[in-house]
Amino acid sequence: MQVPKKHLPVVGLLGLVIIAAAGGTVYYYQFASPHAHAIPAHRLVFMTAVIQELGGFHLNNTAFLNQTTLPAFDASKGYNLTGVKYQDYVPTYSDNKTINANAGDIITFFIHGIDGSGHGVQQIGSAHGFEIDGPTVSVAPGGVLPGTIPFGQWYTVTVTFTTAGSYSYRCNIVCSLQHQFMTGNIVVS
Ligand SMILES: [Cu+2]
Repeated sequence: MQVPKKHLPVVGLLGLVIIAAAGGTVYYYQFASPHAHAIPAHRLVFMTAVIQELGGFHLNNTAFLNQTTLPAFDASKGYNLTGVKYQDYVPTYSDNKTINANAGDIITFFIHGIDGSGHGVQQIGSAHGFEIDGPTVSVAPGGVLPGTIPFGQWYTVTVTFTTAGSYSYRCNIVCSLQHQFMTGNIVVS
């Protein structure tokens, strides 16, 4: 059984106030931390899934969730960030497939299944799949993993990565002749 690691609180990163007294006047300076997200971080990863012949999985956007409630989600409409506190960040890897995180981080995936028909390539079936392989994969309640992403629909799952290591995600539903190459990596430091 996996024993959850305890993470020491990071002191001093959330805000620094310098009080300077000069000539009888007190000046307050406040600096916003560039890492204003909670530690460990809750990352939002927005992806599309299309058959490998048209690019496979593609990372479209990444953000830190700065609140405890997840964005509203609808399988036919996707996510809704209206009123949600989040902070965009640029992924460490620029291949549009590799996701980075730190041990203890939570990642919520939002994946749009794209219908690749009509592009002159052979698409098989009616859905993509989503599976994560790696040292420890802990799925939040309500999530299903491996998951099914019907073409034209959205899928979401929230996963905690308690253990550092090399993870991979892949489509586990045969969707095209190059289906086996529809993969990406998650590097947890
Ligand atoms: Cu597939």
